Amino acid sequence: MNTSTQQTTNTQQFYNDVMAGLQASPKYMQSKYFYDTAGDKLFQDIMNCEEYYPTNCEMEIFAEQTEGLANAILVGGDGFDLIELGAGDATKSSHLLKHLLNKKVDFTYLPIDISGHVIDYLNSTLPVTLPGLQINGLNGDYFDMLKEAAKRSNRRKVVLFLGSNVGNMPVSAAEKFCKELRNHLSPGDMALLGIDLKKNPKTILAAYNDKAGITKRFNLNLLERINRELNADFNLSQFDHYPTYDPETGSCKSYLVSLVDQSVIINGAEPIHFLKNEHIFMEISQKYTIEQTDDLAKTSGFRTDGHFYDKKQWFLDVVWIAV
Ligand code: AVJ
Repeated sequence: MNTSTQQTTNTQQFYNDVMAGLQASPKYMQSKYFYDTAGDKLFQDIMNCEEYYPTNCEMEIFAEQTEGLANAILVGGDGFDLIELGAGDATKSSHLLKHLLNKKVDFTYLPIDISGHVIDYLNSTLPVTLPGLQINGLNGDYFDMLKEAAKRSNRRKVVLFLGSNVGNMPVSAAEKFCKELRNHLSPGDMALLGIDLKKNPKTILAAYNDKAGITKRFNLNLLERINRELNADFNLSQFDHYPTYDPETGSCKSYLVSLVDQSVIINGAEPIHFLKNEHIFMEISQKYTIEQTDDLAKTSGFRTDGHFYDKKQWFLDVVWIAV
């Protein structure tokens, strides 16, 4: 597919998904659409804000327990493919890559990302910052690219899925995701997942309700993106951000609430009506107990081989072995 055809398909898909979500009751949006250029920047700002702890916690684990992590994935032996789902700028995994290179471990790094820009960036910068790194970035859908990786090499696979991205799914969908991940692997292959843990509810809520209002802007940016890319007329000042955390279920959820009775027209289609106080569900960031992550491993066909925590025990990186 050439770039402009791809763009048309993407815009059509974006439009279809937005319309399906806003014509549903209750209304919802898909959080994967947060990440346009402005959204990427806002997420960077979230990661740098005082209240948002997950990135710092996982960074601490990768920076200070590099050797432990490396040893955990090396028990399966030398000569493997290290695959990272949603690699982003690979800051955390770079600690691990550097350590493996210093130890002269034989491995290839295969970052997978839905953003072609991310893959181009990693393919060109990492071999410079990490001399000797064998890198083979794959641009596309996670599971399509996992298949592609399996086609290219039959070496042992270690899959990284960091940043609590698995939390962006409700528990049942996370289970389905981990089962599908397992189906793309062979016995003995490994997964290293970053998972945010249940903790003081106030700490969690604050991370999604920062005082500077960056998370609010991050959510409103999706309405702005719809205005921009789908020719819509959302009035951003007529929506407020409402984050919640339920300690019973561990579900942290974000909503946008319509402050007035209003209609929005998207690309000339039938107006979408919002009642005063009607909400749009925007995103889930699921939090787990340690036991729940062990259960998730078991039900999806893995056995837990290691737990790595930050000092506060707020975040957990698990090492799972496919059985
Ligand atoms: C990138 C999905 C891990 O859920 O914590 C941060 C996204 N949303 N603040 C998360 C997010 C609002 C983040 N993940």
